[in-house]
Amino acid sequence: MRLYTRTAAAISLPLTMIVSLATGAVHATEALIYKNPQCGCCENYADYLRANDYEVTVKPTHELSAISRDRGLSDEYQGCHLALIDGYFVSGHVPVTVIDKLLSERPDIDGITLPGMPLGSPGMGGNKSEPWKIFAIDDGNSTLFSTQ
Ligand SMILES: [Cu+2]
Repeated sequence: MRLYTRTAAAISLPLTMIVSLATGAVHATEALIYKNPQCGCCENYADYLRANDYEVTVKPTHELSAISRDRGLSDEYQGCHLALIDGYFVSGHVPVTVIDKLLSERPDIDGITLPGMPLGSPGMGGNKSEPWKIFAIDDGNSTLFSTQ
C-alpha cells in the first residue's frame, strides 16, 4: 500500500508540472483548513499536505461542525477538520492521491470526506485496521467516491 501511494505520487507530480507549464502559472495548490483549536492530528494533516506541495493556511475555530454543516456535511459524515481546496471541501484525513483524483476528474459535487479519524490515515498515528471509505457529498447526499 505504501509503495502504491508513493508510485501514484511520483506519477502525479510530473503531470502537475506539465499543467503548470502549460498555463504559465507555477504555484502550489492552496488549502484552507478549519480545525478545532486543540486538534493535534489536524496539524499533522496540515503538515502532510505541506509535504505534498500544498500551500496550507490553518484557521482554528470553535464552529467547525456548523461550518461543515453549512456545506452540506451532516455530523455523521464529518471528519475532524475541513479543508477547502480549489472549489471543493476535503473533510478529514483524506490521502492526497484521492485529492488528486478529485482535482483531475473535477466531478460536480461539493466535496469529499473521510468520516471520523481512521487509524493509519495521513496525520493519524497507528496502523490501518480496515479499508477507508471516502464519500462524495453533493447537496447533502453521499455516494462512495473511493476506497483506500
Ligand atoms: Cu484527526
